[in-house]
Amino acid sequence: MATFRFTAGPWNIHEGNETFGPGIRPQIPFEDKIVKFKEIGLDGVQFHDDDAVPDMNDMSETAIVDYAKDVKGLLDKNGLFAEFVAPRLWFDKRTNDGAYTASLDEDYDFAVWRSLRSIDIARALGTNKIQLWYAREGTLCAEGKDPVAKIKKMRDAINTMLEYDPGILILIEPKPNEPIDRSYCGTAGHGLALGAQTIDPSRVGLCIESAHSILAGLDPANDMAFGLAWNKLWGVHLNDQNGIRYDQDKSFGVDNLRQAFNQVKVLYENNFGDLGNFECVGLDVKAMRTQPAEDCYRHLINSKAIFLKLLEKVKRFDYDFQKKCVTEQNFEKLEMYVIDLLLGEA
Ligand SMILES: [Mn+2]
Repeated sequence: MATFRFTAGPWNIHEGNETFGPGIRPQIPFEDKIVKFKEIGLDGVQFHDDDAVPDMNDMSETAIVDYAKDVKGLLDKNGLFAEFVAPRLWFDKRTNDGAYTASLDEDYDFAVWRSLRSIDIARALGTNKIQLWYAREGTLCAEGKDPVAKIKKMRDAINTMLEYDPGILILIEPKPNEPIDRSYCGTAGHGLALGAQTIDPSRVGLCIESAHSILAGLDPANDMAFGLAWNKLWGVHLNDQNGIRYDQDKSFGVDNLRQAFNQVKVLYENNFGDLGNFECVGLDVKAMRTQPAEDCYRHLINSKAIFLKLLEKVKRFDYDFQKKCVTEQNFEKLEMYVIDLLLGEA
C-alpha cells in the first residue's frame, strides 16, 4: 500500500507571465492560495525560501525565523503541512552566473547564506527537507568556468548544509537545461553521484520531476524507479511535457498518458509515501496563459484527478495476464492490454 499526500507550491498559481508576455491574471495573495489549496484537496505546501519569507535578503536571521513561524501558524490553521523549502537561487543578480557554481566567490557565499536560511525556514515550518533545483548551475558560456572545480563547489555547498543541521535531508531535483544552457547535474544519476561524494550520502536523495526527465530524453517512471531502487526517491514533481522543448509544466498526464500511468504504477507498486521519508506527491504544474482568473486552480484540480483516475487503472492492472504475456514473451499482447485498460476497454 502506498500513501499519497498531495502538495503544490504557491508559484503553481501564477499570473500567466512567460518569456513572451507579462502576467494577465490578477495576483492572488499568499494567504488566499493557502486556504484554496486546502479546499481543492491538497495536504501540504511546497515552498521556496522567499515564498515563506518574501524580503529575506533584507532581514536579520532572527527576523527570518520569526516570520516563518507565522507562516507555520497559517498552515496549521488550515490543516496543511510544509513539504520542503527550496532556496530560490536564480532570481537575484548575484546568482545570474550560477549560485554554488558562481564565478565570483562572494556570489557563492550569498548562495550558501540563502541555503542555510532555507534550513532555518524549513525548521520553523516544521519540515527537514531542503530541495535543490540547480537552475543556473552550469554554463552560459562553456569557457566561462572551470567545470571540474565548480562541480566540486556543488558538493562543498551540500556539505556545508549537512554540517549546519544534522537532521536535514537534501532532495536534488535534476534538470538538464533551462534557464542554463548546459547543466552540471542534469539527471537522477548525476544527483545520486553528487550525493555519494558528500560527507553524508544517506541524507542526499532525489525529487524526480516528470517534465525534467522528458527534457533529458528520459522516461520519468524509470527515473523514479531508479530512485526507488535505492530508497532515494524522497519526492516527485508530477507534471507533463510535450517532448524536448521549453519547460511546459503541463497538467499531469495530459500529453503522455501512458507514461503518466507508469509513473503512478511505479509509485504505487513500491509503496511510495510509506518508505520512511514522508514522501509526497508534488504537483508542479502551471495553468495555461489563456486560463481565466476565476478558474485558475483547474490545472491542480485536474492533475490530482488524473492521478487518482490512473491509480484506479493501476489497481485494476491484471498481473496474472502480465505474467502470462511475459512467459510467452508476447509483449504485443501486453501492449494492447495496456491500451485497452487506458481506453476503458479492459
Ligand atoms: Mn519542479
